Amino acid sequence: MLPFNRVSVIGLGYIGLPTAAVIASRGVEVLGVDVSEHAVNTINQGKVHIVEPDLDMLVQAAVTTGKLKASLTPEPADAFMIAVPTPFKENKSPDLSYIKAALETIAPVLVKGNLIVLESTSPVGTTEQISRWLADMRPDLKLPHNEGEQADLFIAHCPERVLPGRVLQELVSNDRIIGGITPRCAERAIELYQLFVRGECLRTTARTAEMAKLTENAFRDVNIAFANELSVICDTLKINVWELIKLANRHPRVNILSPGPGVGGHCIAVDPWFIVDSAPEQAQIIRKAREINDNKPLYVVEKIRQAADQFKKPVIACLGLAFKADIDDLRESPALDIAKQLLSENIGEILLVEPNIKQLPAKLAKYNAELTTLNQALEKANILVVLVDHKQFKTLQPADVTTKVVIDTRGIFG
Ligand code: SAJ
Repeated sequence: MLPFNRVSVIGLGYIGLPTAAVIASRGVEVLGVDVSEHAVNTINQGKVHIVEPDLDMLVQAAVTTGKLKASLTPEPADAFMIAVPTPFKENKSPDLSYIKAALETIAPVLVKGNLIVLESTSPVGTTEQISRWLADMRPDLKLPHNEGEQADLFIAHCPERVLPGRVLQELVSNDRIIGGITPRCAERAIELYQLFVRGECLRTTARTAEMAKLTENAFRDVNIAFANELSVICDTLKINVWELIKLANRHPRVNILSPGPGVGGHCIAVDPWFIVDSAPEQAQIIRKAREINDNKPLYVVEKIRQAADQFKKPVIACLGLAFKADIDDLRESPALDIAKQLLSENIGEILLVEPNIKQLPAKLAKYNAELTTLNQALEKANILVVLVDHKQFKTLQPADVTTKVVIDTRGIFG
């Protein structure tokens, strides 16, 4: 089988762009395709439209050497990697419309021998569904879901597993699970990933690969839910949950995660629902964990309300809006939801501190809210709510906040 001379990455977001740039840095010609004109133009100028450490340098180098180009329209290539969003709908069932739209774009340029890899986190059965959709779009081609190893196209799933903030390291160093509709589909995809992955490429079926990714995130969600439930129990029993967890974790086989204001990001709070949707009767702990984590922001708001009742003029400082420490990503952030709820209820004066952004998102700006510095917030607030454990906040000492009511959802004061 010939090597990959040209790879096309469909979807140039948090996963697609770093993947495209890393492959281009290995000397392979990469065409990135996106529906956003802004993203395409920015990348073609050698710049980035998302924040991720070192990505700007990598993209600039790849564009300057001519190995990476972005476009609104697809062109023929040896391999197509699909990295588009897979959100859920109102009823928590998966929305695969971005995947279908991506296939509709590439279908006309596909030729015999092409490899198609789905990177987007997807419910079990999606890779086979891709094969069925392509059979409708390109009746002239033989597809692996019904032609097996005789098919004209190779189709596989290789779920992305990188941690935002460490994407470039993890893209190369993580082991990858590569599931083919047939064994040859998996083998062909492994050849592609071996161009840039130093971790092991582990071969399996497409369905197992799909479930593996969902399982990893559901595992983490269930473990965070355990910590969040403990924090609520400890409030009732008047026990310091942080001290409790530190002590319990001294047991050689116990490793409790950290409670927080809820679970954010677009993966852990979404993916477990795909399992629940596929097996609603069986997925009981997984569903309950989701509910516990989704309820945690409401619990935090209630605690803030109770604290505010003690003051004639409550001034509440919210420290952090991002979905986790030391990033600028506000998407699906419980901290953001809590701030928005406080603003909408008009509980008191709300001070918002988020050192990683320069401008508030429209969701909050519409309440005439403004960003404040940590020092100003410390000066003015009588209630301090720690929502994110950013490094700037971790330097605070208990002595800095003795005059305030502190609601520390991240345990920075221990
Ligand atoms: N969180 C806690 N307590 C903890 C750990 C996390 O409350 O002890 C919260 C965070 O504050 C955040 C949320 O959970 O709001 C998720 O953060 P995270 O750092 O656990 O994970 P993500 O969403 O940034 O990335 C996850 C990773 N999955 C796993 O660790 C199993 C990453 O490897 C995946 O690639 C990514 O989801 C994805 O794209 O699916």
